[in-house]
Amino acid sequence: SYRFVNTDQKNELKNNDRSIATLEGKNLLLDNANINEKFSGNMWKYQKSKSDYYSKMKLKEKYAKHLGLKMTAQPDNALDNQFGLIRNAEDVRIRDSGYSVHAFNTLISQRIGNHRGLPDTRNKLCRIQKYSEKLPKTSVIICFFNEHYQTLMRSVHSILDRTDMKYLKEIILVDDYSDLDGLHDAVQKSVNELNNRMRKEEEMIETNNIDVESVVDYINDDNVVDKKTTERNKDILSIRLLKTSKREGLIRARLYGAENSVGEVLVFLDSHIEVNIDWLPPMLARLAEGVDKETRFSHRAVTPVIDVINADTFEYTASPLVRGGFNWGLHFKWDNLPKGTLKTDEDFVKPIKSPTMAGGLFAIYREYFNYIGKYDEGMNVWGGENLEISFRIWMCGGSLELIPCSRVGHVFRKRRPYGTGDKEDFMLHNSMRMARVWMDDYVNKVIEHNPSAANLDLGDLTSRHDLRKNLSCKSFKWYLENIYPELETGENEVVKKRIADLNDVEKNKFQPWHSRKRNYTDSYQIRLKNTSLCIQSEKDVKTKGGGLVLGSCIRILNQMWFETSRFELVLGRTLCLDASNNVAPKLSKCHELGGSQEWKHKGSGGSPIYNTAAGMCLGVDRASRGEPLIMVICDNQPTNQWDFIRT
Ligand code: LR7
Ligand code: MN
Repeated sequence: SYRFVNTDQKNELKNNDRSIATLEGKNLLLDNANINEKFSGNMWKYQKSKSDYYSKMKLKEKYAKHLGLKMTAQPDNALDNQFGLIRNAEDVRIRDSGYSVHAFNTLISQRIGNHRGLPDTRNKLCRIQKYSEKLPKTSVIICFFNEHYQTLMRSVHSILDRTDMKYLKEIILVDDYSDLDGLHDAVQKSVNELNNRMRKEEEMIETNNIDVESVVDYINDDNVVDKKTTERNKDILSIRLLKTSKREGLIRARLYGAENSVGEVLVFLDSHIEVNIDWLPPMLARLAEGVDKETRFSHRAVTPVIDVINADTFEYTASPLVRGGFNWGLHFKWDNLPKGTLKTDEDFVKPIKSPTMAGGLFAIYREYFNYIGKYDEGMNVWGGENLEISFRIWMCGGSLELIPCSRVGHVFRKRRPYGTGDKEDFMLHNSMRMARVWMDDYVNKVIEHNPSAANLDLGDLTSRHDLRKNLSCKSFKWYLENIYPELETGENEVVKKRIADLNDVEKNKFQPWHSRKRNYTDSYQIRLKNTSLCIQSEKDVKTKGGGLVLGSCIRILNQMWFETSRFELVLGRTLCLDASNNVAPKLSKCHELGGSQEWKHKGSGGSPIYNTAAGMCLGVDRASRGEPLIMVICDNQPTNQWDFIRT
């Protein structure tokens, strides 16, 4: 990726500011991640960075001169420029139907489009690592079922934008028999356009005949179509769209993708990801390190650090270095690294052994994947395959590692949109297939934890048992003693039950990156402009789910709002103002995940109060006592303008 660097200015854009730049009059989202240089003003030049994507590099070097780029940048702090801003009823419809089909904010995702900058979340030392030019070539495999089109396409584009062509053989998209109207055709059309354009760029380079217009179009959007399809050179990256002949579930869909791949290394990714700068070489380098001369593969699987793309706001944030574990319910969980793992600077760059993987994002030699037994074909839809492949790799002589310098963002959702109840059933079935083959007597612990798992019909397991025998794998006891001694074998029943009862948002808190520190930056009453009515809780400050109403302004605890550094509004230092139902704000436990509890305003006289996840503002229907607070379109009506009273 190239960075747009201003040559003559001093203002520094903070990493998380979104900025809009105009390139020859067209809007373009600046790659703010790469703007760590000081800038503003009008003169820009391209700067080459380490991981440029294939021929675009050569092209840009040539055409940048022709363009004489003129760009202006402005910080995107104003409410008007908020990506999620709801402008009309149609926006509300898009957002709400997106949530119900995809369980994330499709309105924002759609507005972000195919390209955007990401903060470089790696440790600084990662920037100076050097990787061999001669690394194995990769087939990236992305399976999807009813994925949101724009989110899927941005996943693909992020790979094209941030991967050096010399490491990439192909991108294989496997449509797991999606039934969303028009999805498959739309993806097919985009894939054709991308392939055509890549061929065309190749041709332009060969003939030294560079078409500046088409490159500018590329930066702005993806509407360059070349009618003439040129013969495909085998060494040129291709993007392929496959489709299963029935709904297979993600496990068999991945097998199908793998069978049809040709790269030396397979990289599996989910369909709602964005890869970060230089994500691939550190993983390939580690895989290549341990290659056996005879088989030409290493006995390893490696995973990137999975950064968080917020499902409500699409904000991209860094995850700390954590590793994979599990509990006796056979649920994957994140664990802190064992004490002492990160002592020296170098430890933040070196591979870290992990007892399990989350499942969706990893790299492995194709021939090792086949050798070690691929996946269990008897697993359906979703779940369980991640622990299965983790145990199998470790027990059969391989290793599983986290690569700190490789970062990929993933949209973490609060629910999975595969129908209600599905998840539990499929996951339990899959997990028990795994447990019966790989966990020896410890399967009893699993059943103790969940008695309903005892008598499931799991289907035929002979081929998996045979696999374990043929590979002469070690015992589960060996795995527990040597790879995951941290697993508590006698969990406290009460705590366990409490965790199981939590909803997904609350479960997130058990992720180690969740910080409970609350830092108050301001406090005030919030008064409706030109009135003497303030926002207060309907009941007290500690009733969860309680609504908000207008009341006469008096200095009582349930009118005192405390603003935090994360832009939360905490009533009486107790509960957070939350817009998660998109209709009326409520008081909820502070989840510290931003989004529905993130509120932006000017901080003084007559300001709207904007919620990042809802894309709407705090308002009322009428200015009267007892009137309930609701979420409204931010249209600057007097009923959604607020004053802040500090003392
Ligand atoms: O029937 C299906 N067919 C599919 O092709 C169901 C799903 N899919 C696709 C889907 O479109 C997506 O691209 O499979 C992929 C994974 O499904 P998700 O995104 O619903 O899964 P998840 O991210 O909630 O769950 C994690 O655990 C799964 C267990 O089966 C998979 O291994 C996912 O890949 C995995 N995701 C990650 O590891 C990302 C980090 C999340 C964490 C922790
Ligand atoms: Mn996912």
